[in-house]
Amino acid sequence: QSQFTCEDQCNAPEKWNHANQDCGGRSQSPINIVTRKTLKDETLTPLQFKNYQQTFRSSIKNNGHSVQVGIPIISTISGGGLLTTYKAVQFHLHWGKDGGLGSEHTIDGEQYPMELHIVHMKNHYVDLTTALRDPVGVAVLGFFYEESKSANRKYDSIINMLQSVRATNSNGSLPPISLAQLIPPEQNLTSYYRYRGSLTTPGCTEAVVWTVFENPIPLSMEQLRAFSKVQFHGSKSMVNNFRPIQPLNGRQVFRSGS
Ligand code: SG7
Ligand code: ZN
Repeated sequence: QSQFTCEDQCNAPEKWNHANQDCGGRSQSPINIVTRKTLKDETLTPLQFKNYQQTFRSSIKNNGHSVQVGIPIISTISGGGLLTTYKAVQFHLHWGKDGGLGSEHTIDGEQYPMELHIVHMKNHYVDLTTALRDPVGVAVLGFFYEESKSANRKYDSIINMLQSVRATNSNGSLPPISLAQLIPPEQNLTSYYRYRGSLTTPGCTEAVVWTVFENPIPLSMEQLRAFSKVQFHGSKSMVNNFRPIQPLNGRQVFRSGS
């Protein structure tokens, strides 16, 4: 797992299975969600978001696979069929090339330009390494983006920092932000898909309860394109940093009940 470097392997995920045992497992992510095969589950009620409105100071980091923002405050999710409360740890994104298609999950074969992952772990764990030993230790919320005519100003501070984190392992401090700022107030949060899967980068640990929201968040083409300024190790543009679709292997995908 520690041998993984993006510059030689991110764009060749077929190599992952050899280097990382779990990447060849039977419950991998991302997946294509075939909506007519999803099963409606009445227990999948709207999630309860706590402290998503609270602002925090953090830095944005180019970790060689994505740009990532750590969450230093206690923001949690519960309900929505989750067995317990999970706290937010970090968020990061996956994108294409110059605003082209780049989401990890797809819906009926449709890929979106970008996907946000807000990574949470069970409230009582102290770090992700521990949470990843629990088959449902991690809960990731996935949101798609779609191109809109006007810019989404709530993303300005993040997008403005991208030029400062071009190089792998570089950091930049963000002005105060909140998790709520990432999700428009009018966003439909009641329609989502749920399945059991994995991390989408090595070690591809099968410890993730995935929630993929149906409705995309708007960003302008100029905003989407800005992500391609970031670079992998070795000054190559960080583009198409998504993992290809993985086999379902008989897993059931559920959809929310409303
Ligand atoms: C990103 O995706 C990183 C990773 C993350 C990985 O490349 O943000 O974060 C860290 C801390 O390296 O891995 C454990 C973890 O969150 C996979 O996350 S994902 O499955 O949501 N794409
Ligand atoms: Zn991710």
